[in-house]
Amino acid sequence: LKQSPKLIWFTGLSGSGKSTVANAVESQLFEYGYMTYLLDGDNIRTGLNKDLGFSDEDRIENIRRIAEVAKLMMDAGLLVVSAFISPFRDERKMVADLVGEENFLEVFVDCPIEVCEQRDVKGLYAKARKGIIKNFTGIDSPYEAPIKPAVHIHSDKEELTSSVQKVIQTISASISH
Ligand code: GGZ
Repeated sequence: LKQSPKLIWFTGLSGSGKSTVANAVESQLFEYGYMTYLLDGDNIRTGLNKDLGFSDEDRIENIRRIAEVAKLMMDAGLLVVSAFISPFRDERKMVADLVGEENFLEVFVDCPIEVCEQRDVKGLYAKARKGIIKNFTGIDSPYEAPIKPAVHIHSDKEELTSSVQKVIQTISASISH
């Protein structure tokens, strides 16, 4: 059995479309016959990390634990897809170092904050503007965009299918090398 563990790490603002693209990528990989797992807020922040909030310190611990979980899943031979804001460059570097740079693919889901705020699917930006939610990424908490991501998606301008294709192509290339 050939194993090619990878961690496909999505990063971007709340409402940028990370989860949408990550879900579609994971489904596609699964269809191709890969053993996959998708880590996101729904299965991590409600369980393992439910003790963590959104201070800088808690976000760093959030990412650290996710990286360790991803590493275990990679040891089991899975292609792991993750979708977290992961706003800090240093922590994303820490993840890459932990799982091995050659196994880490950073996908930047780039969307202007104005567009994310306009969409405001969950009404969180409105709450952040009113000060009901504090430390909201892009409002009163920083987001450090990747400088050289493996894949750069402009989710406000691209079709979902073409974003998915770009990610899949990059994964395929990194597996066959
Ligand atoms: C950012 C927040 C916050 C604050 C709650 N800042 O759009 P969502 O709702 O579904 O995704 C966001 C999610 C971010 O969790 P992550 O684990 O990805 O963040 S990090 O990597 O920074 O640890 C948002 C919701 O949680 N949310 N409060 N203050 N997003």
